[in-house]
Amino acid sequence: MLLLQFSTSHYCRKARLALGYKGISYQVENLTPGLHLLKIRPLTGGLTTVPVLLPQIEGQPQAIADSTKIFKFLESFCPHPPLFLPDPHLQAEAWMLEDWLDESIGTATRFVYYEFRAGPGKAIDPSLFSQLVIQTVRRQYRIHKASVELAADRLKSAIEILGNRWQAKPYLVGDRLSVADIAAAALLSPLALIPQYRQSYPWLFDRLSEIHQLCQAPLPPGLSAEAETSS
Ligand SMILES: N[C@@H](CCC(=O)N[C@@H](CS)C(=O)NCC(=O)O)C(=O)O
Repeated sequence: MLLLQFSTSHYCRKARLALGYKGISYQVENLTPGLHLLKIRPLTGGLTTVPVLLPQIEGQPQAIADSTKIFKFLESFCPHPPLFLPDPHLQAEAWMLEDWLDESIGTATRFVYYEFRAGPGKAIDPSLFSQLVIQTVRRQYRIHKASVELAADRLKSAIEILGNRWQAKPYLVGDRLSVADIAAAALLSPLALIPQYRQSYPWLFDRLSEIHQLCQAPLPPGLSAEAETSS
């Protein structure tokens, strides 16, 4: 299988965690933001976002776009170990959390993270190229003071909600890893580089590390010694 990705995208991390959990071997192709459109639009019928998974297996779809669809494909292609919970009510709850994390919290993380990288976090990679990418992302997603404040508030409540579950039990829903745990671990991972979050929520980053280990995936920047730097 081939995963088309941006190496630093937290949504692509989400797909990699699921592939790792399933123990599926795959390769990645790192695309350049902007130029990625030329490659993925023809494969996805117009979607412009990564991750996109190419199974490269006869009888399987050519391309699966969107991390949630990738979860569904992987579960049907390789049911063990299961990512879906056996109780349909609990699985519905896991999907509800996964959708909230995808649509609201992953975006809030992006806003707070790029605000940090353009300010106190500039030193992580002060190169002109990195700063240009950061400014382009900020323009594309309209990241500015007011939108960052809203995102930070949203993250605060989200971390409280997740903490109520993760601090009481190892998993967000049910008694084993689900789509909700993987989505949260990936989509909050960029916060590991922001000292304020590391200091305020040490338990959160312990949990993120444990989930990465369950998924046999390298830890995100900030939690590992490696020098990967953005989201
Ligand atoms: N809901 C999508 C979101 C993916 C997403 O936002 N990807 C960003 C990178 S983090 C992207 O590809 N942006 C490029 C674009 O919008 O053209 C998913 O879960 O796959």
